[in-house]
Amino acid sequence: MKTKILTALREADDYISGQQLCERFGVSRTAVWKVMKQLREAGYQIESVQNKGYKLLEAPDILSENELKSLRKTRWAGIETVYVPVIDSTNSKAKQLAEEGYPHGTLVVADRQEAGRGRRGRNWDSPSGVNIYMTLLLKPDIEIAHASMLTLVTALAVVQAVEKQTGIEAGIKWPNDIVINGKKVCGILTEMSAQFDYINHIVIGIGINVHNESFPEEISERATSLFCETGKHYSRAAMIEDILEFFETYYEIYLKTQDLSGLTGEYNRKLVNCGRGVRILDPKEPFEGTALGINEKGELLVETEGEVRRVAYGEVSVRGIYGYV
Ligand code: BT5
Repeated sequence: MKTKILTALREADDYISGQQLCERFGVSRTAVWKVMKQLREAGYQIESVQNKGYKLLEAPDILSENELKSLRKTRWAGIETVYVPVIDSTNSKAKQLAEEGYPHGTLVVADRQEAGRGRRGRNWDSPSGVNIYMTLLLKPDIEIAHASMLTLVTALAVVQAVEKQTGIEAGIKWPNDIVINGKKVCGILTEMSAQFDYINHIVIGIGINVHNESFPEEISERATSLFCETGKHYSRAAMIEDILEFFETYYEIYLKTQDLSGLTGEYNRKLVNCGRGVRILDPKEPFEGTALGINEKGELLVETEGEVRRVAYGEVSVRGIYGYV
């Protein structure tokens, strides 16, 4: 009921009367009044005017199932939304839910992670109350070889959502970082469970630094948050909703060809590596060159000594954006 009433308040252009809410949801005036009280206690500013009704003036930056669901406009992304205040890792939770039979499009959101993960066992700093930790569960009918491209599809969705919310320019550092002014504001971790020729599920984890003002020493030079860059506060729930909406759009383009043919132009426009020097940390054969952009497989094209080499996702690290290390 809380979600329904919150959604109705959000959708109303003006005041919505208690009577209307009672009739629409088949509940008593007291029930409506109780929900308003609970919402106010949770931090929502709701005005009530006699003979007019209720109006939502301001929503707090809280993450809850009610808040997330009341903003939902997507068709399938976030079809099930699971919010957990504290969790080891939203990717781990999403994998567990996948095993339990949760559907394609399930979203897991946490306020804090105790063991947030980056790629290859690296750590993702995940303090409470300030950031976004979300994972989208997919059960797609695609070939295994095409799955890693979903990280790039997601990066595009996050960049667009960040730009829409903040109004400032963000870029992608291939393959999985979102950067603003040369610093990392978001990382994406895609993990897959598969048989030889069949994908059980894919989980796409997204961590975005929204409001944190400081970082652990080891990442303070390279990390930033939306607040650090703009001095403004944002609704994390609204940002999550925008990411889901953009993801749906890009995912459908991706599905048509099961590759990035329809997205390379847009991705390359957002790619901060483009035209810049990169160092490819291939364990067998590190090399340096100039990044030209990605191809339809999501490989980074790097010009070096007169030839163009293709760097596959997962094989290497790319340096050059945060300075050569
Ligand atoms: C990533 O790995 O960038 C993927 C991060 C994915 C995090 C999300 S949060 C929701 C979901 N659940 C999870 O458990 N994970 C996902 P990688 O490219 O390996 O970068 C990791 C490196 O980024 C670390 O070694 C640090 O140097 C740096 N780092 C750690 N925490 C950071 C933060 N909050 N902001 C910026 N940089 C950070």
